[in-house]
Order: sequence, then structure tokens, then C-alpha cells
Amino acid sequence: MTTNKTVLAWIDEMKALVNPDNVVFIDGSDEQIEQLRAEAVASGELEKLNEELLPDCYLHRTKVNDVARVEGRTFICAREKENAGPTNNWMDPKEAYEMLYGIAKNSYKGRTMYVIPFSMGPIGSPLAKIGVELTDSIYVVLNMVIMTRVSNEVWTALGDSNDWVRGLHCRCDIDEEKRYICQFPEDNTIISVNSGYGGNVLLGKKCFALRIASYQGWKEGWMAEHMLILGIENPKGEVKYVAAAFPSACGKTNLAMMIPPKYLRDKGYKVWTVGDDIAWMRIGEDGRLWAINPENGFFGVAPGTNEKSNYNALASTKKGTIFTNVAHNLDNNTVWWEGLDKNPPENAIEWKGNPWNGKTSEEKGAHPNSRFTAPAVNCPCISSEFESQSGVPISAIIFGGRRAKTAPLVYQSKNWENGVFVGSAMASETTAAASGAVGVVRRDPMAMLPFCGYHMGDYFRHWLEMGKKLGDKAPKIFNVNWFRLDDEGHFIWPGFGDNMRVLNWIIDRCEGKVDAVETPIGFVPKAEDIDLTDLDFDIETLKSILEVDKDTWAKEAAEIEEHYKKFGDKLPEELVNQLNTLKANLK
Ligand code: GTP
Ligand code: SPV
Ligand code: MN
Repeated sequence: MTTNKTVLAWIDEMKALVNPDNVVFIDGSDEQIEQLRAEAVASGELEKLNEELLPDCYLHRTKVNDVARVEGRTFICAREKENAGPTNNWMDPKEAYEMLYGIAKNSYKGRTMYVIPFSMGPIGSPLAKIGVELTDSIYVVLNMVIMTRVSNEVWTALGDSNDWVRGLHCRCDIDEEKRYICQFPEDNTIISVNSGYGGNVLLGKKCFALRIASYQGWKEGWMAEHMLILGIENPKGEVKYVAAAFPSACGKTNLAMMIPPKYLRDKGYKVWTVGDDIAWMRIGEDGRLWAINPENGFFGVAPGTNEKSNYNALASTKKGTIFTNVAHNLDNNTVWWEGLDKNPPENAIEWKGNPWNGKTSEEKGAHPNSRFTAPAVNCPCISSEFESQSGVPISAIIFGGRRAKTAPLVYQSKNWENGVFVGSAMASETTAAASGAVGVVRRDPMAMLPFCGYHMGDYFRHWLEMGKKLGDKAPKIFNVNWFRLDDEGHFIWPGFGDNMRVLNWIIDRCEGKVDAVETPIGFVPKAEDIDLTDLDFDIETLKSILEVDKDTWAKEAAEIEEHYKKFGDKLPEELVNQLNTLKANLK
């Protein structure tokens, strides 16, 4: 418990509003967690899975209308509309509070209010921040306990400070017409109503660690990014860290936990996971950029995860994991999803809760955005720096997305400013991680389109300023695309562990060990510098996905120009110059 007056006053105020039957302070202890699990099983909110095969693992199904983030109902409630910018929905904070309090009023009646103190980042780290989430959902409590650091030590670390983020979550009736995910950056406050799904309700994640934190980073001179962090160890035992921003469901968890091809493992190469979704980065005393993963677990996409594609992610789900919206295999009381193996269960319940025969049914067993919530400590390749208070130094930043055509497998930007241009112009095909159409190309700057808590023009400016401060210690910036398709619609590049071949080129570039070919968009590898040992992949095909086609890129430049128009006066001149240089290079 806490004696922090700002916390107690806020809890009292919220209690009076939502009117719970009782209040429970979460301390994250094993006894408390066990009791909550038992309660959730008794109420049907969770189903306990096979204790031998999946110890301490549970299954949860959300409402069918509540399976992904809802970008259309997500708002940045800055005092001035201008400060939310052209890429965010905006609501006047006064009106928003009034409307949300109207919805939240008495919504905990007959329910319990859980008070969750959590730290984003190792407790006490200078890079960490504290939040308190109020929720009426045990599912949320149990997920937050996996995804963040929850314990009484958080209260101790907070002391009397008022520097903490307030998060109110109310399940209400899961009414999609009254669903709102609202961030108030100037008040360090988040209010989420009428949802029970992941990114909408685990308020430490996207709402705090990206939307609120990106705003805090802008004000305080650091960065909150939608990035994985991984360490690459070479045979000499030296570890280099990279951070990579890909949009939702575009491969962060997979890259963060990848297993290098055998010939590289035999040489002594290793990959260590620091984070799979979010990076908080600050300039350290040595002038370099240092990153922590503010999370404590993985909220990963289940479909497509298997022994081969992501061994480490699958291993992470073998204990203490909550599965959401996957199929329930009744024969052995385990879980199944598309792409787990080629043996779907016949006697199962699909994600909506109906009987399902995976051998004969046309329907999917798991929702395409079904997820696992797994403790980071389970991950076989978790980095020894995962708990580091100072984080890890970043050598390279990688942007990427799903592009069937256009973007080459990999290229390096010419410098930081050009790299910021590359990030600001990023585009990707949409996925099932958010509700709405799938497969539509949209501009998603730095993979932050749904997560930037302020005007994106100011955000680009902040990136440029950070580059100036970093000077020659700035990480090198790259762009990758694992998703090029052939004429039959198949992925050309094998991806997954074989992406290590591209990471090695990136590290070699950072260390000045390899040449490259200069093109209008940046430096691409010479085909022979991407090591294809043991891979059934011919060099001509590789050349085809490294190619920068001038006509295609001229169209791309025209689209970037269109995309840039919406930022108006706030678009930094440096980026306009970058675009003009690109256009000139393509002539
Ligand atoms: P969020 O958790 O939504 O932020 O997603 P993420 O970026 O962590 O994506 P994740 O690693 O879960 O991958 C999403 C999908 O992309 C899965 O279906 C993967 O199988 C697929 N994927 C990941 N890496 C590759 C790759 O290198 N090549 C191909 N073709 N598919 C990949
Ligand atoms: C994403 O959509 O980028 C996710 C899942 O990581 S969620 O937590 O729902 O945002
Ligand atoms: Mn994500």
C-alpha cells in the first residue's frame, strides 16, 4: 500500500465515480495471483489449461466485437486540437472527461476495483516510469502482472512523487458504440471504457509506454518508440544492439527472438532478446543512445508462431501464460492456432466459443489477432541486460514494413537526417492487429501512426533534434522489407532466422567493414555481401529484391509528397529538402 497523497486522492475520486463493492490493492504476490486465477476460473473469465503440458497457463475469450485495437475510437485529448496533430483523433479534454465520467459512473457496481501499481522498466531505473491502473477485470490484472513490474516496491520507488500515470479502465458492457480509449498527455491520464482487449486495456502498453511516453519524451528529451531491441553476439563474444520499428504484426517479436541459421550458430553467433515491442531511449553520459524495454512480458501474435518460425516465442508460452482468442483443444486441454502445426485438433472450441473440428471446418480456430501473454523470463534467449538499469547502447535503428513491391530487402540511409526522412515516409500494408481493412498500404511513420501522443510534425522535429545531440555517436539508420511478393503472391525472401544474414550486413556497415552501392534512396548491399551459405536462394533473385526501380520510386516520392501535405507548417524543412533531394536523384 501507499501513503502517497496524490495516489490516494485520485483513488478516492475514482471510487466515488465508479462505485465499486470493494477495493483490492494488487501486490503481485503468488498467493494473490493464485486467488485471482481461481476466482476468474470460477466465473468463467479464464479456463485453466493442462497443468502438466502448460503449467499455470490459462485461456481467455474476449467478446467477438472486441478483438483488436480500435484506432477510430482512440483519442488524444490535448488541450489544443493542434497538439494532437493531423494523424490523431482529438477530443477536447473537458468534453472527454465529462463524457467518459458519464460512461464510467457506477460502472463498478457489484464489482471489485483492483488497484495495480506498476513500473514500466526495471523498478528504480532512471529510465523507468510508474503508473497506477484501476480496473474491474481480473484478466487485466493478470495480464498486467505479466506485462509490467507489479509489486509493493513500486509504491516505495514512487514515494511522495506526483510523477506517475493515472489509468482508469472500465469494462462496462463492452459496447462498441461507447468504446473509447482516451489519452490526456498533459494530465498523465488514460481512460479506457467498454473494451476488454489487450492494447485497449493493458494501459501500461500502448496507451502509456507509447502515447503518453512519446509526449513525455518530447518534453523531457528522450524517445518512446514502437521498437524491438535485440543483441547480436559475434564469435568474439562482442554484443551489438539494434532497435527496430515495424508496424503491428509486421515481425518485431519474430526478429527479436530469431535463431540464426546453423552455419552462423556453429561459428558462435547468438541473438539475445531485450524487448519485442517498445523501446525507451535516452542519451547516456557517454553520448550514445541507450535503450530499455519498459515491458516485462510479451503480448505476441499467436497465429504463425511455431517451433520453426519462432522457437523462442513458443518456448516462452509454456508456463505462466495467458492465451487470448486461440482455439481450445479439448482432447488434451491445450491450445491451437493456425500455423502452430499441421495437425489441427478435431475436438476443439474455436475462438468464439463454438465447437470446432480443425480437420474439416472452413472457419479459423484462432482469431488472426489472437495473442499470448508470456513472461519475459521464460524466453530462452532473454538478454542478460534485460534487467539493466541503464539499458543497452544502440548501434543501429531499423525501420521496416510489409511492402509487396517497392522497398528493397535492405538499405541504409545516408545519415541521421536522411534516416528520419526514411522513417517519416514508411508505409506498410495493414494487418489484423487493429480493426478495419487488412492489406491496405498506408503511411505509418516510424510505425508510430496509432501511437504518437502529439503532433507528428513535432515528433519528426524531435527525431531531428535527437540526431543533432547524438552527433557522430548517432545509431546508423536502415530500412528492411521481409515481405516482397513474387507474381504468384509468395514471399520471395525466406525471412525469420534468415534475416540474420541481413542483420550481419547491417552490423558490418555500422563497423565500416563492408562497401555498398549508392542508389537514389540510400546504400544497398552488393548482392555478394549478403551471405547465402546453406540457403537455397539464388543470387539473381537476391539482386531482384535489392533493386531500386526509378519509376516505382518516382511514384513513391509523389505519394510521400502527398503524405507530407497533411503536416502543414509543422513539417520540418529538413524533411522537405530530403524529399526534394530524392526527387532530384530519381531524375
Ligand atoms: P505486434 O505485436 O502487433 O506489434 O506485432 P509484431 O511486429 O511483433 O509481429 P510478429 O513478430 O508477431 O509477426 C506478425 C506476423 O508476421 C506473423 O504472422 C509472422 O509469422 C509474420 N512474420 C514475422 N517475421 C516474418 C518474416 O521474416 N517473413 C515473413 N514472411 N513473415 C514474417
Ligand atoms: C500492436 O498492435 O502493436 C500490439 C498489440 O503490440 S496491442 O497491445 O493490442 O497494441
Ligand atoms: Mn506492437
